[in-house]
Amino acid sequence: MTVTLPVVVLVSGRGSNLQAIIDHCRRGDLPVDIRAVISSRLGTEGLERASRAGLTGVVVDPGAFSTRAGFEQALMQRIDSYGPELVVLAGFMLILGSDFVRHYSGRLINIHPSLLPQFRGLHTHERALKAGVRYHGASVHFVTADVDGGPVIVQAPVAVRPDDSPQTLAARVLEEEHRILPEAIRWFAQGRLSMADGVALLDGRPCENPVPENTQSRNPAAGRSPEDTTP
Ligand code: NHR
Ligand code: GAR
Repeated sequence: MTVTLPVVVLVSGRGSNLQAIIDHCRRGDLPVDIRAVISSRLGTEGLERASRAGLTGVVVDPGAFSTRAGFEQALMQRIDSYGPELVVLAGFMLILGSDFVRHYSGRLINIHPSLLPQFRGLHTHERALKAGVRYHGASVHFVTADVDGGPVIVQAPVAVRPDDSPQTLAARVLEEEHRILPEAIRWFAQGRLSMADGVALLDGRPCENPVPENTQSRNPAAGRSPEDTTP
């Protein structure tokens, strides 16, 4: 049986992944109660989307705290006041400390715009094009202290086109993000998804994400092999 899952969504900007979650909930195919949307910045499009959907939207601004630990403590208190069983980073742009990730261990997920473990960190589309990979894509993973290194839940490959710019590639990756993030949340709501001993489990079995062979560069003349770790 699936019961409605209380969720808090963290954003920093545009909020299109938040919108995808909202849209699935509206369509009735995602049993989730978005208790609050928390933005690390004032006046984001993400907050506008929350307000348009009649959701609680709040700002927890790191600039209002003298230390990072103070900010994260306040963020945790705010999140916990909404009683979520799952916390979703949807375009959240601040690295979170180990106390924070430990507190939400196994109930904190992130959508990242690459086929992890390739291209951890920022500016993934530019970096994928530079490396000349055949396939780029998106990943949903459990968040651990190892930034973008937590266990992968689900991935979606996107074929790179010869004429891609970072923008055109990002747009196709984003479509996949909007599909796999709600999918992962649905699994969690159905009680099918968990993290145990650093492994993501779906129906009790490790999540398998066969990704297309990417070792061969699209453009060997570039003289670089695809990156596999942080910048
Ligand atoms: N925190 C931990 N501990 N672990 C993860 O896996 C995290 C995380 C916080 C955010 C999202 C991640 C992404 O999907 C995420 C995963 C921001 C940065 C970053 O360098 C890196 C990874 C991610 C998000 N942020 C800069 C910082 O110093 C600030 C950048 C900015 O403000 O524009 O925090 O890619
Ligand atoms: C998304 O592509 C997300 O994967 C990425 O930022 C975009 C946010 O879009 N996240 C990161 O790069 C995290 N560092 P959105 O605000 O429209 O959902």
